[in-house]
Amino acid sequence: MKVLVIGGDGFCGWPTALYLSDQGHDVIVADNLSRRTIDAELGIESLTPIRSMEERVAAWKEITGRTIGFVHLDVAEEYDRLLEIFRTDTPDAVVHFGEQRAAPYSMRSDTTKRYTVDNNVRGTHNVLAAIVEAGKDIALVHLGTMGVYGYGWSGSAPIPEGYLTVKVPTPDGDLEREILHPANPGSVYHLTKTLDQLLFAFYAANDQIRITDLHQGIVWGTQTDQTALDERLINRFDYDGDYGTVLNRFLMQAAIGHPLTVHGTGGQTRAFIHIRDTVRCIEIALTNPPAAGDKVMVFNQVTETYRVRDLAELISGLTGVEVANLPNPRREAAENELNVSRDRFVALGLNATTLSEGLLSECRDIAQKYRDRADTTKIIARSVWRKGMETSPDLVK
Ligand code: NAD
Ligand code: USQ
Repeated sequence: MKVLVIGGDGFCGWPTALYLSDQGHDVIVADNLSRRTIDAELGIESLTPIRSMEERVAAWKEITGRTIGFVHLDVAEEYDRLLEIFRTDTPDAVVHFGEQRAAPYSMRSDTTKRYTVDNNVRGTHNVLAAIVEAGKDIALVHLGTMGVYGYGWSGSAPIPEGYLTVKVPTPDGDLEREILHPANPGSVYHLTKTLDQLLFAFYAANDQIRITDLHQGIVWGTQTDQTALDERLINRFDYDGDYGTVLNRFLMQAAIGHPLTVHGTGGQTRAFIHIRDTVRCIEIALTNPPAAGDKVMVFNQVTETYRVRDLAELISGLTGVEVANLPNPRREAAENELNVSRDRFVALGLNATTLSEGLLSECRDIAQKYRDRADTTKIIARSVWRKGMETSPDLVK
């Protein structure tokens, strides 16, 4: 299968491009390298020493003999070039990772809010419009987020995979209808993913595009079998207050002896998945697309759920590093339950990497190994959800 991986220089996109190439697919990466530009803007770097795209694809070729194409392309800004790729390269499928994905970055300022909406919504719409205009049967797999559902869902009923069956009362009795699960975004970033969902519903119905939306939980870990082959293939590891996600941040903090930065009571329950399972899920989604005319196929791409304070206690227990309860810079429920349906990937053969298996090796092989590259002034999350909310004083001595 020929696959265009948009956002293939990123944390999920690069290991996916390698995995798909390793499985024998013909892979082209399109990326505008904006994630690297934002690193420079924030004055941070991946904890791991990631190489340029040119060096990455050359190393992959040298090691495996396989070719991954690379196009420097902005899908939000360069519509005509995107359309030309669809027309001339005719991929069988597109995997769309190419969005601004940090909730804290999206809440930093009016500039980053506008950038996140412009980049994400325009990019997704350009991909859809270009598939239609190219007139080819190109299937789309998009990376959505568990955060589209929000965290107000409680009780024993699991969050379904995308759709909810509701009863609509009418004078003639109740009508049963299937609707998109109500959206409840917790940040401007998450809001863009809920807007993406409406774009997908429209284009699947109107143009019969075959679309799969993967509602992924928080990805942890760094390496896959392919990225671990050579240091030139290493994946990025974000640990800063904007882009670092909670579990990888705790692993890095433990490696340098920094108190674990729990926001509030740490009662937030979230869904997680290891990067090794992310790449497998993408291939499963690519090889099991919906038929033309079907509604958007939604998978919940998660393997486990954890409460933030339980993760902190687990890592503290393993490493002896203390837990710090900081004022929460976000507006979010202090405590929530989370029960997620994830039957589809399990039925299609996903065999999950669990926290207990992956945690120690991740700590040792990545967080410890590259600890000297850490900039401790970038650890505390300083982006606040509302003007006037206070972050904690810097914990770093
Ligand atoms: P990332 O920021 O590391 O990678 C995104 C890539 O997309 C970057 O390389 C960036 O340069 C590129 N990009 C952004 N805008 C672009 C544009 N207009 N044109 C071309 N390229 C563009 O993020 P990630 O962690 O790899 O996430 C990938 C996708 O998965 C995102 O859509 C994100 O919302 C989703 N996701 C990520 C996680 C996670 O925990 N990392 C969890 C759930 C969902
Ligand atoms: N948190 C802490 N301490 C930290 C960092 C985070 O307590 O040092 C808390 C946050 O307040 C939040 C939870 O941990 O309650 C998760 O935060 P996160 O930064 O790990 O994840 P989030 O902002 O939700 O975003 C990440 C990815 C995003 C993806 C999302 C999946 O950046 O691209 O969509 O995870 S999900 O959370 O399922 O929506």
